[in-house]
Amino acid sequence: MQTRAALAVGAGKPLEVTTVNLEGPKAFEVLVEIKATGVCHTDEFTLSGADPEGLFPAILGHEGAGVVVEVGPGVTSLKPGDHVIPLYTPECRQCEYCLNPKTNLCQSIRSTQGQGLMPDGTPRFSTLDGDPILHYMGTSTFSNFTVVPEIALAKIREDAPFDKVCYIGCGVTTGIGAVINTAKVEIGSKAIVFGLGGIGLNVLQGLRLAGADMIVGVDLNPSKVPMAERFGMTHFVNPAEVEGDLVAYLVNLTKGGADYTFDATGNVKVMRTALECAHKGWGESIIIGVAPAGAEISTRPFQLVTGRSWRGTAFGGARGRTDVPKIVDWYMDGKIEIDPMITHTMPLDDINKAFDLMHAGESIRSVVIY
Ligand code: NAD
Ligand code: AHE
Ligand code: ZN
Repeated sequence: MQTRAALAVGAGKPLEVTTVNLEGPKAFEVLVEIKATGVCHTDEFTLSGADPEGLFPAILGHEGAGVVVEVGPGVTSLKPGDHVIPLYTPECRQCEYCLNPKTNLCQSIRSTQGQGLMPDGTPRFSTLDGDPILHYMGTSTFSNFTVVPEIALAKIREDAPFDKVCYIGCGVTTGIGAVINTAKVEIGSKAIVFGLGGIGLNVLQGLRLAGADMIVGVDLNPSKVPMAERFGMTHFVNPAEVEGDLVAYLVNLTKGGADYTFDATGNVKVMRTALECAHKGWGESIIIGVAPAGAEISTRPFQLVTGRSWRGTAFGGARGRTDVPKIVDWYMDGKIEIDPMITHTMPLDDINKAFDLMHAGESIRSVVIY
């Protein structure tokens, strides 16, 4: 078949909205009509050329929701008409990783997924001239139709609106999951969140759910404050307005350091600050942000010797096929909010505007509606 898609032709170049070929689903694969997709900072990171795994030409996008159109041979858990959210962290429930309760990082298709290929080592997308086009994060939701492995699809309830729950495909789950699954924040904790964008706001609402007492938000862009307060931030710090050392300022504000800190910026200097303003003896710092190729974190080992720990989280530690339907329920039951964070919507033809808005710091989430 043919489908409209936004093609990433090369690093730093705008996406080209065009018609591409899409082969049908092979064994254990599913053809999905994407109804809506969010644009995450990680899409921008890969498009910019900063991603060491970034490959072109490819169809980006990993925050989608849609409907199953056709299933390939061997698919048993899904049927045409089912509503689904594609998962860049699949859940095969069989591999060594899925069987270990300490991780959500299913590895059963990670190597082909990282090469932009389906599990059989070939792509389903091609140009109208027949040249191969690579997949991205196993999802490629910047295409109206996409083919996804069965193990990388979460089945969700049919009354959930696609243009909102697509955000659960990355940002919502990542932010809330970092608090609930990874940090396991306790009632009454003090926390600091660096970066109040599409991920950081969801960390805030996760902290509110977990019953944190003090929730400090740190961002260079003060226009993020009203939304952050709406999602639970109790104190705001703009590093550009702090005189002297930011770590000392934050340690003083939290009366000794935070129990939990979260980086949602992707900036390795911020990651160091986040570690060092965690409380001596027990503070945990969780890295969510994705840093560019070649970037490295550093700190004095003494920071760890004296009881702080540095951890990371992918997709908020969530096991997608199990957890994503539950998070959709939380949204539908009013336990979490999504709508205010979707600040912009646009048709696929205007997808490059989503990147412009992100660069200008004007959007929280832009959602493309097909
Ligand atoms: P975003 O652009 O919406 O938000 C980033 C925020 O960080 C912005 O508000 C910006 O003003 C702020 N910021 C930038 N530099 C700062 C600094 N030096 N100090 C304080 N604030 C600063 O991006 P997003 O979609 O929220 O994504 C955030 C990060 O999380 C990205 O690196 C993204 O790639 C990563 N991410 C990781 C996962 C995961 O599973 N680990 C999932 C999704 C996104
Ligand atoms: N390709 C990058 C790493 C990117 C990365 O860390 N991705 C996160 C999800 S970000 C979603 O917005 C992730 O899940 N990582 C686990 C994995 O297996 O990729 C690089 O640096 O090479
Ligand atoms: Zn993302």
